[in-house]
Amino acid sequence: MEPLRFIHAADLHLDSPFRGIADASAGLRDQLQSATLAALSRVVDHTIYSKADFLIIAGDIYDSKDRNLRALVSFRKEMERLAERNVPVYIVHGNHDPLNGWGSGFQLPPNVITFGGRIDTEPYIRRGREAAEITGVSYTRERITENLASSFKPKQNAPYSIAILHANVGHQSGHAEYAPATIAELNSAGFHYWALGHVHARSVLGTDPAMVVYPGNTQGRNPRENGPRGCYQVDVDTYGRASLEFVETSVARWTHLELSIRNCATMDQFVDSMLEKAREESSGFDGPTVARCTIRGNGPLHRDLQREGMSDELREILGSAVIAESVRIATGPELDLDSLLRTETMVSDFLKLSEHALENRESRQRLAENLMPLFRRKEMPPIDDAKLCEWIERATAFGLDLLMDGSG
Ligand SMILES: [Mn+2]
Repeated sequence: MEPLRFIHAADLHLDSPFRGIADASAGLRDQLQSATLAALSRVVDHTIYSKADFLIIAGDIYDSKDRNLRALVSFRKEMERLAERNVPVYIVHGNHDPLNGWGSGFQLPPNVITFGGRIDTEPYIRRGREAAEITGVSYTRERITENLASSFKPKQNAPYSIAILHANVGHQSGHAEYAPATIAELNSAGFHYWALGHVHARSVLGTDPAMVVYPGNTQGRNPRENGPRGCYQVDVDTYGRASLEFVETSVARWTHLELSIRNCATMDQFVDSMLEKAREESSGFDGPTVARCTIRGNGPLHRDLQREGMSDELREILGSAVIAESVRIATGPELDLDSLLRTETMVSDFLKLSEHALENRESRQRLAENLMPLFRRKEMPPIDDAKLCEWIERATAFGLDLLMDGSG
């Protein structure tokens, strides 16, 4: 086959509200409020810039069933940019923007091929020849609980066949169980590429025999949607092998700042390390970083942090490095490890276990063996003993923080 390049995006959730930014300036608030629209512009920019053959959007283009007019107009405008360059766009609608919502008949330029409520297949024609076939279906209503994937069938002899599906594949928890399907089912269906949407975290569920891909959403909208967000550029070579390149489209990034008072003796030390960490988080990204901050750990600073208004003050201070959505103080008083060890609690069991591992080389080796499967896929030299001791110490500190969380 001739090489093919397409862009796979999903879950634009255009014009969905951006929460937790009351502290931001009015200008910044506007910017964040239009972040999902700006992220779509970036998807289109990249489609044009990379000279992709076409763009796929796998559902949840709009945030709500009854579409917002501003979102409809923005989407049309972006699609027109692709129409001017004769770039086709294949879209399906998902549980957030089913076909029975207001505005679903809004006219889009002719380069946009919207799949209806019944499974259909469209050819992609390049220079007079079929270069790919795209099969898809839209949600007719919000809740589709039947398996749609099982009715997807590729046409025989298609040069490259793509299926677009908005669904929960692999029963992922934390996501509505819509159009449920298993990875095995998708693998055996005969398509080359499953362009999925619905789960907002990007993941590649399979590469062989089929590519099974969630690109994630194009812009994080709340603290749970942290980190870079974007779409995939898919390059298919002459042998039909696809390779993926992630392209960040988020114009603002969410992040979690996890801070500990464990190794801080004074407030100035803590503030400095907090700001340093916040700057680290926001460096290398040229848009606003919105942080949800949690302070944990046991130590002498716990008392200072109990002062009234402390979390508001810290949020304001953080504002010089990031947009602080909130600061949660979950610290505990300084611990007397020796007396803790003498208690008969889960905490003392935990401490004894880690002490044993630090004193006993054999038990460390067993631990290293148990850890090996975690590194199977990465290139990782054998874990040396000093490294292991350091990890145990860090894990002990972290475990203690979690076990003692809120005990103050
Ligand atoms: Mn979605």
